[in-house]
Formats: sequence, structure tokens, C-alpha cells
Amino acid sequence: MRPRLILVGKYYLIEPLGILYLLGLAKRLGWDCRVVLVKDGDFAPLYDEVRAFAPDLVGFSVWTGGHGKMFAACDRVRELGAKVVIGGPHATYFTSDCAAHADWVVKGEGFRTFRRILEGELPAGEHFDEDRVAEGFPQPDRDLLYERYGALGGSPIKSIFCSVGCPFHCSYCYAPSYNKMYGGFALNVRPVEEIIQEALSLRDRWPLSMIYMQDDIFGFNIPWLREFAREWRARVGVPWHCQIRLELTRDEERLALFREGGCTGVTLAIESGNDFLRRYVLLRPMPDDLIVEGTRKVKAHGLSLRTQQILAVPFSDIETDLQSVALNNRIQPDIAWSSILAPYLGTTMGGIAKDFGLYDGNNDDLDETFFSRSVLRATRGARDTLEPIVRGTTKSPQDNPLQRMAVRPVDDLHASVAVKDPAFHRVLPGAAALCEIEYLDPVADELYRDRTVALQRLFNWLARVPEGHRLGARFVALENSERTWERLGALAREHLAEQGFGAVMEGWIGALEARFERAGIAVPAGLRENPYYFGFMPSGPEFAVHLAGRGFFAVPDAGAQLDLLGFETRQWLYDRALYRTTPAEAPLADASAG
Ligand code: B12
Ligand code: SF4
Repeated sequence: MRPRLILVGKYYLIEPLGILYLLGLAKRLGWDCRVVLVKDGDFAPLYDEVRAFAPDLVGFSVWTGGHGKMFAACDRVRELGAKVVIGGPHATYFTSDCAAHADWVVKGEGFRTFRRILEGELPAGEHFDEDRVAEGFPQPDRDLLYERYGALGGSPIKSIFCSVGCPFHCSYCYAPSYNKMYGGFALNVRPVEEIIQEALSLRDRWPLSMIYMQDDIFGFNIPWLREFAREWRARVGVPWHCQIRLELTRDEERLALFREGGCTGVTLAIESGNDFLRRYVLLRPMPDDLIVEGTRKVKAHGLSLRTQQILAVPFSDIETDLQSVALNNRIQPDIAWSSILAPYLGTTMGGIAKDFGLYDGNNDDLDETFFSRSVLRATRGARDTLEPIVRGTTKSPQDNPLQRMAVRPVDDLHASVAVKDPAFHRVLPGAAALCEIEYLDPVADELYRDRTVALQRLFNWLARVPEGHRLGARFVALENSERTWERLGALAREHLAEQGFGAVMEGWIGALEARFERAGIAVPAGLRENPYYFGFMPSGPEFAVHLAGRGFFAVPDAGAQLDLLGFETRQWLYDRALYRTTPAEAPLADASAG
């Protein structure tokens, strides 16, 4: 009888690439495989599968944030009699934490180590293979996954991974720790032919209208990109989207090759509209004008654009979060994606948050999504206090004095900042204070968290509204109980009148009502409370009907209604603005402008 394996990951709208490739590897080695993706924290289907299939081995792909629940599941699976192996990002960066819940833990790249485990070559314990991409990528096995999870198989958007590695140093990201672990940066790109074969087998067997290249920075290596663009266009021809750094848009040849190869859009992280936060907290030095210029160039090449930003980072406040909206108002991307910071330990950001007394958790408090309430403590005016000191002591474009500082508590709401002793990673007694910072009191802190959540839900829309940051400021300033759809409508009406939409926007309601009539649905009262939202969305009237179908106008809780709005807006924009897999009409506001 063939040995049996179950691979486990979290269900997400995007297919789990690590698991797909590992499944391909295990099947090639003759293992009988199953896959279980955990939806909404429900592990019952996994336990059922373990009981029915009686696997020899269960492999968990674990990410930080989801680790607590995954660990409990590993323990349960071991009680049910199977051996457990843990791999994935959490195993890579928190290897020993995983060890208590598994027989094997695979740190870093997993292909060769997993093969050795499956072939019985490796004893139980923690394993780290120092050779990068030692055996290359296996061809993934998509059948098992797509058959069990029809929505992933049926999705017209599929993912591929072409390269491993990134040379940049963003503070919130694990890529720098990854490089350190392997003794420096190296870009490992898969051979073009291998990728073409993977894409062809996808194209010929499954619905496919767009491929998302999940690489951290796609097309870094220009000679590789030349070959890829030529072969992809000639042999695959499917449109694709990729992620790159703004710095890389400076090379005109790269953007031209993207276009030539069939790229239809790119995702670029901006992270903050505040220069100090970008440079010293997020470690993404880049002036506003360069960002605007780079994104303009992307659009000039006919590519759609998604920007990404993080709200509620150390020393941010609602003003800096709104600055991020303002920058996007200037850029006008197709999607202005935003998240709320998770201060991962082991990243530079985790260090800054700890050193400044902004976070005292161990990451067990993190949620699995990037949209949950902040777990950071926010400050009052600390950025204004720190900025001149930090800028004044910066020695070179790479230097960051903020990372050399830490705090000593003064009282519950204050701490003094001093240079930390590098040997002890903390401020030693007697070190001279550079300044004092103040934290928000618990009530103000909660309020800021509530405001960032509201702003995150509306970010995409506000970025599309002229001077949307001003409207956003008015909305988030409301009391929690007042942040309703109806109040948003009232504020939008006022704001848009100031922006010169007064005469035309009242006509939008007619277009919206006509669309409801065509759909044979009664016009919900909520539509009249805020028709303005739909004026800035592609196929806005259809979106209103779609939201009604989702029960949006009947959601009684204002917070839950905003959550749903944020989610549905994002999904709508993915299909109709970013990937353009669904044809869409121009927003009513564009027609009014014309
Ligand atoms: C695509 C992607 C996503 C997609 C997820 C798609 C999916 N369904 O997997 C989306 C956009 C949803 C996403 C979200 C998030 N992501 Co993300 N994401 C990535 C990205 C860019 C690529 C992942 C990938 O496919 N890699 C390719 C495959 C081949 O690699 P892999 O999965 O790591 O698997 C390898 C090894 O880890 C190992 N392995 C993996 N699983 C297993 C299992 C076993 C049994 C074994 C033996 C080995 C093994 O073997 C594989 C081959 O070497 C990575 C960055 C990166 N370069 O990997 C970040 C990355 C994984 N994400 C990260 C983070 C932080 C997140 C978020 C938590 C962000 C946030 N702040 O909320 C969310 C979490 C969402 C959630 N879980 O709900 C971090 C993870 C850090 C950590 N400690 O967990 C990464 C590493 C980015 C970074 N550099 O910091 N992400
Ligand atoms: S560019 Fe992306 S992958 Fe690279 S360090 Fe920054 S966030 Fe991480």
C-alpha cells in the first residue's frame, strides 16, 4: 500500500502555492495524497479526513498569526495517530516554537528537505537546508486541490511563482531575515521553460484568463525577463499581473518588456503618504514626487495599477493615515489596497515596536488577516518630537538612527527616548535622554484603532474621490455610533458639492434606480441615503444591485456593514478595474466630468 499524506493550509481566495508544489513532489514520489484547506478556523473537515484516510504523515503549512490554531490542530492530529511535519513561514522564522507540535519542522525552503522526509532519510527534529532551491521547483499538482476546492479550480485567476528572493529591507517584512538566514541576498529564478510548461498545463486544463505572478519582485533580472517575455507571448499568451518595487519602474526596458510579455498590471507598495514613516519606520525611502512619477510611468505603459499601504504603523496617527489617502488621490490607482500593521517579531518593525514600548505581545495576539484592529499602542505627537532628532543625526542615506534608540518608561503614559546599548539591545541606566514621548491613553488608543479600521474599509473608495482624504477626515472624526452608511452619504453629498459635483450628482440616483428597476428589485432606502458611493465605482449602478443582493442595505450593525462594504468594494475593483477580467462601464463621476 502506498504511504499516505495530507497537506494542510489555510483556505484563501488565492491558491496556496507552497502546498501545490509540495503535493506535486509527494505524488511524484508515489505518495497517496490529500489536501485540506481550513476555512474560517473550522478544523473538523481535517479531523474527519484524518480518521477516514488514516495518513502516515500530515504536513502543515503555517503562517504567523494562524499559528495558534494550527498548533492545536497539529496536537490533535498527533493524538489521532499520524506523524506531523510543519513547514511554511512560521516554521522558518519561529522554528523552535513549532517543534513542540510536530515530529519534523522544516525551516526555510522546503522542497529537498520534504523529499528527504518522505523518503525516510531524515530523523525527527528541526531541519534547515542551507542550499537555496537545491532541487528546483517540482511541477505542482493542481488536480487534487482544484477537485476538492472547486472555487479555486474554477477561478479565472491562477497564481505562479517564478523567483525566490528580494534584496530590499522593508521593516515589516521577513525577506531581510530570510536573506540573513541564507548568508545574503540571492535571486533564484526558475528556468523560463519550466514556467511555460506549468502555465501551459494550467491553460489547457482549467479556466484561466489571468495569471498572478506571486514573486516578491517579478522581473528583477532583465536577461531572464527578456527570454520570459518572448516565450510567454509566443507560447502562453495569457495576460498576467505581477508585483514589483517602485525603484524598478525606473528602468524603461523593464516596463516595456512587461507590456511586450503580456503583463496587464502591476502591484506596487507605497506603504505611507508620510515621508518620515516611509523612510525611518517602514524603511522604504522614496520622496512623494518619485512615487507619483513612477506610478505615472506605469500607467503610461498601459498597465493597471494597485498600490498598497499599511495603516497604524509605529508613530502614525490618523493624519498620517489620511496622508496615505491623499497620496493615492494624486496617483489614482485602480486599487488602493490598504492593511493594518501586524508587528511581526523577528522583523525590524517588530523590533521598533518593542523598543519604543508600542507592543509587548508575542504575536499570539495577531489575527490571520491583514485587516484586523491594530495591536500596537499609538503615540501622541511622538513623530513630531522624534523627526528632527532622527533626521538631524542621520549619517547617510542608508542610516537610520531610530533603530538605535529605545525607551525607558517614565509613567503609564510617558517614556524617555535614549540611544540603546547595542550589546544589550536596550537603554542602559544612566544613558542620556534624547526626548520624551507620550502614548495615547487607553480610551484615545481604542478610538484610534476604531478610526483606522473605518478608514481601511473606505480607503479604496476615498482614494477614488477627489480630495477624498478630506472626506475621510470628516468621517473618521465622528463618534463610533455615528459612523454609518447614512452619515457617510450626508458627508459625501456635502463634500462632493464642494468639489463641484453639485449639479450632476443628483442625477446619479436616476441611473441607479433605473438599474434596480431593470433587475426587478425594489430600491432599498439605503441607496437614497448614499447614492454618491456608487458614482466613483466602475459599473456603479450594477455594483449597487450587487450589494443589495449581498444583503448590504439590510445589515443592522454599522461596523459590520462597513466591513462588508470594504470587502465587496475590493473584490469589485479587482475584477473590473485591476485585472479587468469582467468588462465594466466607466464610473458615473467620469461621465459627469466628461
Ligand atoms: C502569495 C502570498 C500571500 C497570499 C496568500 C496566498 C496563499 N494562499 O498562500 C496572500 C495575499 C493571501 C497573503 C496574505 C498574507 N501574507 Co503573504 N505572502 C505571499 C507570498 C508573496 C508568496 C507565498 C508563496 O506562494 N510562496 C511560494 C511558495 C513555494 O513558498 P512557501 O509557501 O513559503 O513554501 C515553501 C516553504 O515555506 C516550505 N513550506 C511551506 N509550507 C510547507 C509545509 C510543509 C509540510 C513543508 C515540509 C514545507 C513547507 O516549502 C515551500 C518550498 O520551499 C509570500 C512571500 C514569499 N516570497 O514567499 C508572503 C508571505 C508568506 N506572507 C506573509 C504574511 C505576513 C502574510 C499575511 C499574514 C499578511 C498580514 N500582515 O496579514 C497575510 C496572511 C493571510 C492569511 N493567512 O489569511 C509573510 C509570512 C511571514 C510569516 N512569518 O508568516 C510572507 C513570507 C511575506 C514576508 N516576506 O513577510 N500572502
Ligand atoms: S520589497 Fe517586498 S519582499 Fe522585498 S523586502 Fe520589501 S516587502 Fe519584503
